[in-house]
Amino acid sequence: MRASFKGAHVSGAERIVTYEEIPATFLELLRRPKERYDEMVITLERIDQPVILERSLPISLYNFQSVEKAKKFALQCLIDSGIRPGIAEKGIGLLEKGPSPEGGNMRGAVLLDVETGERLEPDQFRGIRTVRVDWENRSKIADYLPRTSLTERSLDAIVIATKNIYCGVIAEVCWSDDPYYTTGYVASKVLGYVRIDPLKEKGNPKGGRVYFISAERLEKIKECLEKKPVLVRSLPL
Ligand code: PML
Repeated sequence: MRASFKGAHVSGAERIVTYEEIPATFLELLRRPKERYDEMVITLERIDQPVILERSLPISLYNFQSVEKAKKFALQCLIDSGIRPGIAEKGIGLLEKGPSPEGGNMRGAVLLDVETGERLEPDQFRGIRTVRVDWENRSKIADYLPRTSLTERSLDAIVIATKNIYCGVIAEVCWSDDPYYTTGYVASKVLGYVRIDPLKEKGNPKGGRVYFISAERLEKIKECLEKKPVLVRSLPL
């Protein structure tokens, strides 16, 4: 589902469900945008048997007194995940200024070469989107939410990050372009899903995703992120 207002993106979500669950899922997606929209597109597509991942990445949460301290920690997480300091800084810098060439947000992610820091996504306005991924039983997972500090948005981000790492992304840094959602994360095989707050000041509309990858694996990773259906069975709680 994609909803927009005067051409600007407002809300987006994706679900992998059985045939029987389609009507209820349509309703859920119809009700999902919290803000005003004047256009919504819901696309329905049959997919092949998905890969099942038993568990998502392990999750940890760190709160900081200031954006500056939180960003420093995010940088260290990227470095601890094997990303060179200059290239990790470049990734964070792209999200700070707005990653698209005119300084706006992108619907998809930036792909950064871990060796050279070069951008590898074929279209720097669009980026690469991680799609065809969901929880195997989303409502069961959502039942855990009240017992944690996780949100619906975290659940989407955790499955996306889990698929990214499965597809060969070395590390990812992300924070939302929603001006009032300040929690972001660094994800990697080494550290799992590290939630970090606040990665930006309230009211700041800049955000997005940067994936750090090996250039020689570009085609394989792109194919996996955009095409391979993946379902995640459970949270490691
Ligand atoms: C979290 O709550 O764990 C962070 C979620 C970041 C969501 C980014 C987005 O808007 O997609």
